[in-house]
Amino acid sequence: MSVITVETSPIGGQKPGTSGLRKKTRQFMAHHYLENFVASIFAAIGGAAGKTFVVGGDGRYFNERAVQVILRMAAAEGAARVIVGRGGLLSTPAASNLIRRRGTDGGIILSASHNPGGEDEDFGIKFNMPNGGPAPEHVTAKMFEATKTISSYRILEAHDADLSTTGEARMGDMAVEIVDPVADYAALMEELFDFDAIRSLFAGGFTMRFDAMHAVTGPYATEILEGRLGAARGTVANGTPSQDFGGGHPDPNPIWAKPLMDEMMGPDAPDFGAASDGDGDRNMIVGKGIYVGPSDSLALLASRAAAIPQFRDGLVGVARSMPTSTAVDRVARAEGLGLYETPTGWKFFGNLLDDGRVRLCGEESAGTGADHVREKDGLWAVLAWLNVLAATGLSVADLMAEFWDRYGRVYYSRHDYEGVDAEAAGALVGDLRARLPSLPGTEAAGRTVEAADEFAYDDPVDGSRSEGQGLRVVLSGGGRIVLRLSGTGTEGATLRVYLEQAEDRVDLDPAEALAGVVDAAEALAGIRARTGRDGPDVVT
Ligand code: VG1
Ligand code: CO
Repeated sequence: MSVITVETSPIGGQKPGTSGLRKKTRQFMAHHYLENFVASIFAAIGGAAGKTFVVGGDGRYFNERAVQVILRMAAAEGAARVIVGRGGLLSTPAASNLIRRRGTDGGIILSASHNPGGEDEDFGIKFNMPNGGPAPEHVTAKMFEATKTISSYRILEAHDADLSTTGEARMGDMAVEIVDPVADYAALMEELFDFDAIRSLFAGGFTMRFDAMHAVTGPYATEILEGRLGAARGTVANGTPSQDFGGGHPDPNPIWAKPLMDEMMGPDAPDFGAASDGDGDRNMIVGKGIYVGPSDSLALLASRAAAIPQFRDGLVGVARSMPTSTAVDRVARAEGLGLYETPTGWKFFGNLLDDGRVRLCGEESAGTGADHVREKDGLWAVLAWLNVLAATGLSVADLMAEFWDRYGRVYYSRHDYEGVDAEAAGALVGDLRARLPSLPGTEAAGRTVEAADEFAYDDPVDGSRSEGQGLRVVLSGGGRIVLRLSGTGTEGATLRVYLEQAEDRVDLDPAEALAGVVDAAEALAGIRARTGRDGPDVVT
């Protein structure tokens, strides 16, 4: 086996976004594309020599090939050991856990999350730090710089590693350790939650449907829910990971998880429904006849933290991404918790968690997580809900009714305009940005603008500043609008418009409660005219 040095040249556009580098799969499969980026990761972290990494992905098309390439490049760079999930599979939270448990130097995760998979769909790659969390901006910036100057990379000439069975082998001087992707994660969940109480719940006839959406969470959910907690066989639907997620979008929201929604709203609905995304870090929560939005789910868990053994010593503080609704702020104020508002993307929570300032974090995009790992964690959120349901004996609908009664209700929705012409989207945001200073005091569709700014985040732990993190407009009467461009898409631009309206009344139709804010957003940004669309492509 010999190390080959391959001549290459920089490839444009290898700039990590909200969560790593995401591109069309065919682009990743093109000559040198993956290799250039992997070499740039190693360059950004000061090389791989003597280090131990975790490698795994969500099982989408090209996952295994990419794992083999990474192994050979890591071996060529002198890495000591790579820990790989069997079959090249690891959910994102399970990878984060392994990175931490095994005290490694980080990990490479292969996923484009909720984006569809397949030869003509999307692929992605990101690096997580030794704390288990996504590389922060100063590290991803170094990666991007390295992609601009790369002239060669090293790779070991070797046979493929056998990923199909657990055990240890060598590739050159490097150890390749294949582990059960579920075992350590399942053990961690048993430590965090009251499995006995949840087992009793299921033993008492409680019913559930978990839609794994043909993605990586299937084996985890089957082992934990059906295997360890005694949920009925068949509780987990679409539980076998497939390379193209059964041809669907593995995105757990009412649009893409429609079969689950239909079942939960139907006459024979189980007591509890949930789903997770391609790489297992997102979650959707549904009760019998009631959908719980991600912002409300975060707030509910914060309010019921006392029922969750993980938070036995106190919740301390919570953090939410800026576009996430302010529902959790109400809990933090009432319960005397620390509260932090961060830019979109899980990487901004890492410092707060490491520093012990917060123990629970969430994003409106169906991301919820806590201080057990440094990623959002889909199945964790589902187990947290099950623990609350078991401890209180209340239904999902009762829990939400009690919550809204106590804290008031923040109606919330996100409107996505996908595949918009990048220039038009940039101009829309640019023009509104330019007008922000003059907006306060003016009217928009009958509402007065109280405040308007572009969000910038000063990290209280390391003092770094992140600018340009979304435009926000606060309206009189409890309204708020946030606009930003997605950093995970692979085609054109995706404009996200986040809308919220706080109300004392808890029984309004969400669409009606938000109508005024929607009109104000249109009046402020001229979305229809500029995008050429009659309405959003996806409403969540
Ligand atoms: C989206 C979500 C963001 C999330 C990110 C990664 O980013 O809005 O909240 O952290 O995806 O999640 P953007 O830039 O497209 O809005 V995942 O589950 O796709 O890794
Ligand atoms: Co994801």
